[in-house]
Amino acid sequence: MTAPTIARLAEIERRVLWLAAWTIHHANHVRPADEVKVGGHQASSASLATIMTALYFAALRPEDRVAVKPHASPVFHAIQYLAGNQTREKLEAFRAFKGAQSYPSRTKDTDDVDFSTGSVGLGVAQTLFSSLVQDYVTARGWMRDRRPGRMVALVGDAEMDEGNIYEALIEGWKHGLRNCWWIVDYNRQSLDSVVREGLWQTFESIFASFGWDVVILKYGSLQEAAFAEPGGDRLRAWIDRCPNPLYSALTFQGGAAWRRRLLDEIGDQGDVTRLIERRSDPELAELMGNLGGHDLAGLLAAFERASRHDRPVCFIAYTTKGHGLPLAGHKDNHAGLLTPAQMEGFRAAMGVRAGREWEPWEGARLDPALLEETVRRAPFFAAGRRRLTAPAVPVPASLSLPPPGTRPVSTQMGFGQILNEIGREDTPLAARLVTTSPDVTVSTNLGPWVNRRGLFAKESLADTFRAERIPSTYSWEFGPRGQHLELGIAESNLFLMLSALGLSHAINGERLIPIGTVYDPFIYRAADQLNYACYQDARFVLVATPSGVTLAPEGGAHQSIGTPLVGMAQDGLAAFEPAFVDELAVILRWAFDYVQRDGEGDPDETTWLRDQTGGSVYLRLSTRPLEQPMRTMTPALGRDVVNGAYWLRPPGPNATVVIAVQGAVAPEAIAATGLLAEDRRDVGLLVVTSADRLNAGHQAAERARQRGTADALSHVERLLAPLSRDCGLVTVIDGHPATLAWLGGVYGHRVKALGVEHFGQTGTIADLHRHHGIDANAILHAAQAVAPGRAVRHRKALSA
Ligand SMILES: Cc1ncc(C[n+]2csc(CCOP(=O)(O)OP(=O)(O)O)c2C)c(N)n1
Ligand SMILES: [Mg+2]
Repeated sequence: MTAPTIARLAEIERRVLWLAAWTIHHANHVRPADEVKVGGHQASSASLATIMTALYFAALRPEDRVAVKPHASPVFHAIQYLAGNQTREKLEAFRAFKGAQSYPSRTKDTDDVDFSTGSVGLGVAQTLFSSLVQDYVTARGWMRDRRPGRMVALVGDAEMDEGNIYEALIEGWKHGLRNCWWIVDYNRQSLDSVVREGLWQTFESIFASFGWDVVILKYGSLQEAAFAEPGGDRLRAWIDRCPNPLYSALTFQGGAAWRRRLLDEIGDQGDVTRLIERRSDPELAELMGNLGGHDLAGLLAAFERASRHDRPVCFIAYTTKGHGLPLAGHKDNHAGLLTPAQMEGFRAAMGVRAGREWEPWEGARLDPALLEETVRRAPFFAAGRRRLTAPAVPVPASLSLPPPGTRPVSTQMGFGQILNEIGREDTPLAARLVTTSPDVTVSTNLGPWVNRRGLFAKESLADTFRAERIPSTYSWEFGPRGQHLELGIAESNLFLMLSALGLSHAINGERLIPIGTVYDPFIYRAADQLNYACYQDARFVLVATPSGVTLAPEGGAHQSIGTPLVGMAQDGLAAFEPAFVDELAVILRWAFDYVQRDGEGDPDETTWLRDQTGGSVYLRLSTRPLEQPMRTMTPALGRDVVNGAYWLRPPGPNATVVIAVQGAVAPEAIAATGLLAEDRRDVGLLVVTSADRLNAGHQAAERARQRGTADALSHVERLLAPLSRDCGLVTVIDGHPATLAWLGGVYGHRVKALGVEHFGQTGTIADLHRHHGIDANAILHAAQAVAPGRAVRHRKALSA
């Protein structure tokens, strides 16, 4: 990189720093006083201004993708503003409604965010998994002439405390990670404090042991030059010895303090003293602040060197939090803000005239035309918008199931059978499906699919058992054509892998339909990762099994209670819990289509669901084999299943009680319906396949009515409409009772909601259903309670 180019980049960096600081100042001091105030950001973003300038205006290529640490969002938006991709209005509305987002957001920002960040650690690992997905797509020959991009994360040093980063590192190592750069903003400050001494050495050895190159960017070129002067080695030794808090404190205090301290500690009346005395206070402050992460020339050279190979690289770039701002280095600066007086001083120092703060090149010390040219020529921006699309993969009208036998089947078994059937054939859907699981491939019934389709690895690896002719149910052939990504036992990695696979259409321009399997209770282990994947609008099908207390013999620790509520509450995720396999086949088919939708517009007027926008899908499945209903899946029934519920036994006109059931406790509800018939007339049985979608439609229809569409009616309202006002409702689920209890609020029916509130006890299914009060007898008691009248004769006393 030539000196004139570096000089231009240095000017651009000044503008980036100014605009980022001004954006935050504007939100706090210029916008109307009653608006939400902004903490954080100012110091935290300043430490990355140099690194991000070097990346975006020189080192990055259009195919590269970046996760920017959350608090560097103002720097990111400033860079996009200078590149013409961000508007002044959005910057003026930073953190306000529809303004530039506090943390870079793929879905809410409009300036080409590659990966959202916010919950620290997740964006970092996302880059690793995106790189693995890029390798997967490349191995299938789909990348054609597109160059692989580098997946880059800008990481806070305290962010490196997040355990999910290390889980990802292990997985990256196993899969031969390439094309991934993590740049640690080593400002030695977190939110509360100054980070531990010498952490860089620990990072260095961790990354090296996982096969990464580690590049330590400690000294800037000014410092390197000073070290070469007589006495420079002593200065260097002092810097190396200086504790982090002291370095920060002196940085905050400035040149005079540096001089006092240095002369005190290493002044020798000789070379070192002369080295220090040759510099004015501002020059000394500049020298001591010239850490590797603030040195454009050094950064550009390091990025250039790393571009010559595709090994993963961890850069540890020494920086100062708040670099270039009056609050640089102060330990309280995380939430700190420049005071209006400080901002005035900063404005004057940056040569920015009052009233011209938003002018892109105001105060530039070089001809703006030259700076514009540098921006225009930056490879990263040259290709325009980098978000790709991919056509939808056709989904057949129905998925085939093996002919129903007389043996009971669980939804988990049905899932395995359906995938096995898909895997048999050479269809576009089969080609684009990719499965992944954290060491529960076989126990979630993905085995038959994996036997057919193989496991993914960049290099082929035969199944040793097979080669040795040892009989085994499973054939584990690894190779570049494999369609299953086997993960170690780390649910965090599963969800981040799904997040990466589920964005392949936007990042690689190649559509994948990812299915991840997990034990239902372990959704909690990575609930934040799930939330993150949904927030990024990644598209995937999550199959969680076994679930509930119905997994009885699996053990109490694996029982899940709250996951149906997770499914209902998670934005961007449509949750289902089918009871029967024919329902599952319909739902899965719909899911393959739904995960690919990307439409806009008004909700469907029969359900009030916004299905055209698409989303991800969560299926809560069970290991409990159930007798299957002998029926034809008509289009009307299929629609009801997808919309969330259907009457397995419609209520008669004189119904005083109806039962609503979701999932694997259907046999208990069916039995109770039969037993009740002797004492209550016209009892109905509603099978709920998705409390989530029923509720979402209900809420949306209510909103539509409040906005004037008087006749808006949702699916659940239509289903419950025939019930008289004093009909009672018993709901039952192997999960938290709140999942279905709200059904009583649709028309104000009296409701008894049965479900599970405690977990941990092992036993047979019958033991546990009795214990938790979700068996047929408990349903009878509840029916008696909501529909008083003649005693329900089949009730037995409830056991304690
Ligand atoms: C999972 C999670 N926990 C807590 C936070 C709150 N938080 C935001 S930034 C931060 C620490 C930042 O330190 P560092 O990563 O070193 O970045 P710096 O502020 O130094 O730039 C914390 C705890 C968060 N965003 N995400
Ligand atoms: Mg930090």
